[in-house]
Amino acid sequence: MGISDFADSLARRVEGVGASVSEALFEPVIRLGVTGLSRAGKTVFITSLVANLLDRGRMPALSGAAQIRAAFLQPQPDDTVPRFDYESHLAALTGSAPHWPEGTRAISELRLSFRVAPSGFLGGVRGLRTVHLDIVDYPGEWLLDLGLMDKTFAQWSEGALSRLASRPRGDDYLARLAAADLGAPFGEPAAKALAEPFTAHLQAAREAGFSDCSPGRFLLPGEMAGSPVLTFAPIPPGDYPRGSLGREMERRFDAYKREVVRPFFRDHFARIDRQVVLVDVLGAIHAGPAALEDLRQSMAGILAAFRPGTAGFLAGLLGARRVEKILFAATKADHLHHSQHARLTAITEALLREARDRADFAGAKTQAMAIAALRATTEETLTHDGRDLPAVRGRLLDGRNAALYPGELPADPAQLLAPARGGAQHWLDEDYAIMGFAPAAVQLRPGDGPPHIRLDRAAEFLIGDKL
Ligand SMILES: Nc1nc2c(ncn2[C@@H]2O[C@H](COP(=O)(O)OP(=O)(O)OP(=O)(O)O)[C@@H](O)[C@H]2O)c(=O)[nH]1
Ligand SMILES: [Mg+2]
Repeated sequence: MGISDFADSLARRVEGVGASVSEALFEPVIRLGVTGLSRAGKTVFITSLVANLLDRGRMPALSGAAQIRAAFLQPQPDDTVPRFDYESHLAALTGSAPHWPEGTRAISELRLSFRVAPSGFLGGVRGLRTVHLDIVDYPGEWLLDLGLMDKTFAQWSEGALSRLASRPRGDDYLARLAAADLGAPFGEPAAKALAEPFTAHLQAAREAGFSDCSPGRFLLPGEMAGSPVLTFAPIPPGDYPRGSLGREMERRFDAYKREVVRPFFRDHFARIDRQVVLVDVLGAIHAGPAALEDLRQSMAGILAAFRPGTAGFLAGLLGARRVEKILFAATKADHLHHSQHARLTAITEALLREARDRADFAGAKTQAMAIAALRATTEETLTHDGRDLPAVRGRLLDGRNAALYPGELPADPAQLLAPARGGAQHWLDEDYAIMGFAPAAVQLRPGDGPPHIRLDRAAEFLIGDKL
């Protein structure tokens, strides 16, 4: 543990004492982290979860639901973290012209509080308890940055440069790099001339379906856009003189680790009790074998954050604290007829298996599930060439109505994962389709939240024991 790790963990422990005494005596707080790569479905998940916890008519699998006497939103405890804009997102999803919410650029937080009646024999004697659920939405890309912490600039550069040639717009960057004089005295325009095409390449790779596009803040810079800490790029190894462009690139990489990555893990990640990792498995299958393999590797990278043994710096930050439960949820399962959901779950489990086998997540309970936070489709059987095809129907983004048969997922996940790992260019047997369905217009009955698939089971796993 380095000196600053030690100081961090000491500060945390001192801070933690005050919080845990008052919480244990009075009102327990569950901090639920919600993460996933860009477009995985975090915003929709949180919005629908909160709406369905406020109105619990569609949450039969949440065992504590009967004990909840009241649920309400409260001001969050962290004054400097943006509030999750629940009301706007809910209005987008369930208003008169339902549409998906905008992409999110940064971390946000929301506090939901419950008044809970004790169950069982003592129920009549004791009064109501209050339980707070603090939900934190943060980009999975930020977790991937953990992989940078134990790398030197030279090691990181080597890995990043080796991926460039085979990825979108990598050539642009390599051409700029070839033209740059890395030994020349540093100047900001020269740094920008490299950082910009490198960032453009990361963005293009992300759009093409690649998941491993770190440094994560290059894609989601927020208020750090244009700052020196985000203006660097990978370069070949060399002995660059003091004050040179090459040397400054290395200095900025170190500043990124120190000023960006470390504070996120210290201030946010280290305080999480329960975690849901949303994964757009169907989207990756649709995008092809390379995207699925890349998703598998990125998931392994993300999960490394939950195995503190792997990163010394994180162990120092966390102390004895651990995430207690981790749910891996394949999202958007409403693209599939329910007869295929078990196969989607099996593929999700297989994706995570390697990471899971390597360590037990330090005692955290884990589970994989296929869910739809907001169900946009209904089921239907199509007949094609005399064959019955289990399909779904929904409203497309352009307003038309369409039925989709997405292709049959294999019963054995290896039929997808093995060719993906082997570098296949296309799926052999099937094409897997998805469609851009819009949220369905729904009339909610009083007491009901928005329609979903297995969101109640997800909630039961994550917080059921605390209600
Ligand atoms: N059919 C269906 N589509 C969904 C569902 N959840 C998310 N989507 C789709 O996935 C897109 C991304 O969802 P978001 O919740 O905005 O994803 P996010 O992870 O917050 O994305 P960023 O904020 O950009 O990182 C949406 O615009 C929808 O098109 C779902 O339950 N069903
Ligand atoms: Mg979002």
